[in-house]
Amino acid sequence: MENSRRKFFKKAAALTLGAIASSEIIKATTVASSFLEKEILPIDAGKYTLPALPYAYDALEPHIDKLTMEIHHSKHHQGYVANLNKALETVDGNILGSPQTFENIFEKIAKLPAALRNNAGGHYNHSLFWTMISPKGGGEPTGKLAEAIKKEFGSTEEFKKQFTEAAMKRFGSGWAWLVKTKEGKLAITSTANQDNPLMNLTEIEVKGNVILALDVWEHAYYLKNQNRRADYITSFWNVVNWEMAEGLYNL
Ligand code: MN3
Repeated sequence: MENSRRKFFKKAAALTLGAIASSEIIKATTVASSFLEKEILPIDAGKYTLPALPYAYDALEPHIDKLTMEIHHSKHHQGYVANLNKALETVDGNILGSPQTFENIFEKIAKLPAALRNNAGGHYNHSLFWTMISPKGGGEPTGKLAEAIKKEFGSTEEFKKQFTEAAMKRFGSGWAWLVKTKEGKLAITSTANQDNPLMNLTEIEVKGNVILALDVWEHAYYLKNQNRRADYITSFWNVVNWEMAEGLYNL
């Protein structure tokens, strides 16, 4: 990626704010952006930590339930953080480079232990995902992102259909993504496990900066929806944070 991820998230706050008029949305987006910035900036004493969610566990009710959010964040995400720190202890710091950014880790991921691929991916992907959903979410995409979606997919409806298909077709555990490729085009893709479109791996078919992320691991929906992934995806559209997505698109 040509942009450093740190610059990417630092700019997110300012640029997202510039695109938005409603004060309530500004508040939600500011929280999400500073959450991301904290996440991506140099880590405390060499250890990653689990930041608090930018909203309460029950804030997405009735679409995504409190218990799912609580376990997903405080157990699953916490687990990735702990295992990422453990995995990093086994890696020579010189390999990762300085500063030790996710951008560097993902660039070199093919040469790093599988535990790093799973847990750096897990920590990064979840950190992004929490900002992709919001109590103020739902509705329609806005601004330049709305224009780009229309240009690439014909309509928001058609985009949602294709993104939903990608999320439904992911066999087992993984993620669905909307990315902006280095040519500046929007593309939908899906990855297995905790891989993501930033990883420098041959099996990552579409690479790019993340605009939208959806966790389709069963742990993201099983308590409420059991095997009904389609219902969970419908819930996602009800809380999707288009303002954040537009902010990321505008970077
Ligand atoms: Mn998850």
